[in-house]
Amino acid sequence: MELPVNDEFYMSLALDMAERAQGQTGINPVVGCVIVKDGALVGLGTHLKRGTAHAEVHAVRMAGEQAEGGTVYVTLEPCSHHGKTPPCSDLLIEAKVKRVVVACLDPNPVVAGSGIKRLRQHGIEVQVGTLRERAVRLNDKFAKYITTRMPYVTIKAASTLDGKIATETGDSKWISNEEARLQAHALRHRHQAIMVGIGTALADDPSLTTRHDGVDGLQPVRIVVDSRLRLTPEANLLKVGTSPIVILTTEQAPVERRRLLEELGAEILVCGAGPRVDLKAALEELGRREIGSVLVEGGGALNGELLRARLVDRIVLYFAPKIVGGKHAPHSFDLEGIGRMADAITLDDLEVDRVGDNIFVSGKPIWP
Ligand code: AOF
Ligand code: ZN
Repeated sequence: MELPVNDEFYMSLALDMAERAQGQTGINPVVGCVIVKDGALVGLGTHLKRGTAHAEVHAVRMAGEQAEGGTVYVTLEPCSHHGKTPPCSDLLIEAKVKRVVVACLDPNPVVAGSGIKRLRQHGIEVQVGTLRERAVRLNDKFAKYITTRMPYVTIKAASTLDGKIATETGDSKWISNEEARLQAHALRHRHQAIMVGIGTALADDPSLTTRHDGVDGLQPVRIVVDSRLRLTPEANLLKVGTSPIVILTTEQAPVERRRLLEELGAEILVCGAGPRVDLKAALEELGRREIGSVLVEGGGALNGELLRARLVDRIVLYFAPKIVGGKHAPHSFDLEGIGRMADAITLDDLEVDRVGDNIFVSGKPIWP
């Protein structure tokens, strides 16, 4: 099948480039840019890292004089402000491009349409909305953070068909298949932090590093929610991996324990007087530290508390075709039951897929 050459053709290339940079731009969006002149690609650019050149800058540099009279495809509205770099809309005006095709507006309140306005004021033809849905989805984490300063929270869980994340004796290796487990590492790659509860940290002794199939992975900050500092000094977390470790705790945690874990390299953040960690305050603090996205990998208690507090933006579930039963076997979400089905938390914007014999379900939680 030959792909027709049109605006979508070039925008999808720009989106592909942006997609591959997910996870490496920190609190900045991922952005791709393509410049076309007289039917030929003349410039390509991707924003690679916060503080470095925006996508348009790379593409305009590559195109050189060929940018004049050309068409620019950019996955996010060109910026209009002086941040860590000068405004891209000015750059495109100076380069004398003829037309700019934009996939979606920049949700950053300091841009939000002003980049496009600026281009139009200078006589550049601007078209907005080509492959918009894909572009918006691509920067959902950025949009959440830039508008609320709170990290985007994804809960990921792998369970049996009856919602169990281990058997009654605590055995959990393995529930999901290898392909699903690799996908989970790809999810880690795309978040700035991974969070687990102390129950999971003690039961599974995870290292919380990102491992891919033959290539290196980005290593997010590792966070443990541990209200009484029960994490053992022998934990794999403290021995394996290179990324920082943050332990969220309360004022009730023993001081000597705190000193011990700090000596082992962990940073301790006190969030509330206890007995439980104040998760909203914790996420606010992580936001202040410019952590714009958190992948929560359990277990049920932490997942339940986050859901109850309405702090979750996306839920990603892998179901293995297994049934294990057991009243006391742990499940993905510890929540108090409800009386009426109409009061259930539901998932919107559903994505369903098959991963070999596992079933992938992802959605945005909606509270009654
Ligand atoms: C673009 N193209 O490639 C990116 C944009 O601190 P700065 O200078 O990097 O600016 C960051 C803001 O710029 C970010 O919040 C978002 O609004 C926009 N990002 N804009 O035109 C790009 N990365
Ligand atoms: Zn810019």
